[in-house]
Amino acid sequence: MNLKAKPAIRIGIGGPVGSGKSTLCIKLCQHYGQSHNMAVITNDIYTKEDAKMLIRHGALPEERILGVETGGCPHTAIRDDISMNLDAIETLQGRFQGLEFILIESGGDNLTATFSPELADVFIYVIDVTEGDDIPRKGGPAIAHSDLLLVNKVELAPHVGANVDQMKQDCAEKRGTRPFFMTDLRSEVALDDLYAWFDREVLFTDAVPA
Ligand SMILES: Nc1nc2c(ncn2[C@@H]2O[C@H](COP(=O)(O)OP(=O)(O)OP(=O)(O)O)[C@@H](O)[C@H]2O)c(=O)[nH]1
Ligand SMILES: [Mg+2]
Repeated sequence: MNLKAKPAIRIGIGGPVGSGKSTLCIKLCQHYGQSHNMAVITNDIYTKEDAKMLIRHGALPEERILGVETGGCPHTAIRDDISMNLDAIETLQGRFQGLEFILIESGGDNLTATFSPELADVFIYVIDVTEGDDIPRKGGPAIAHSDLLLVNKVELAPHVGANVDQMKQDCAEKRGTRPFFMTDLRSEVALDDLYAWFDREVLFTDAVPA
């Protein structure tokens, strides 16, 4: 074992069922997979469907995507008993020397879910407009304190009667100076903002002199 090896940065991705967590993973893999040594862990309750979805989309080579079957409340595996995820991290770090970062997708959960600081260095929380435009106002630890909040599927707002301006205002109120972006991951709305944030706040690569 190389004791001097730098541990991979761990990025926890949480949010309610279907908000776009796997889609975010796919976009990050497509953007960074060629230039960075990265991997993904997905958490599902009873299956490894999310890992299979990422593999189907060719997000990364298959051996860089690991599915964890949590078998219980999704938040338990990311907050209370994180051992299955720590095992998965160890497996990936053993497989790929110099691994720079690992995305850890949580199973879909309710607004109280957060990552243990022992598991994730960075926390991205994904909600979407179809869950109701009062979600940001309802607050909670992830909405208020995650490192980045994405309010996804903005293009669907007119179809579900969601007031995007109100959502923005509520996000700003709940989060103070913490960043949030209104995204549509599928049609790539605000992805440049997302990648710029990731370069700056996660990878620290934007400060490299020319
Ligand atoms: N219209 C629209 N659909 C989206 C967007 N992002 C994701 N979707 C779709 O929403 C569905 C759920 O997306 P996923 O990325 O699987 O969501 P998830 O949060 O990983 O879901 P779970 O892992 O089951 O909790 C899929 O059909 C996506 O194609 C978006 O920005 N706009
Ligand atoms: Mg998913």
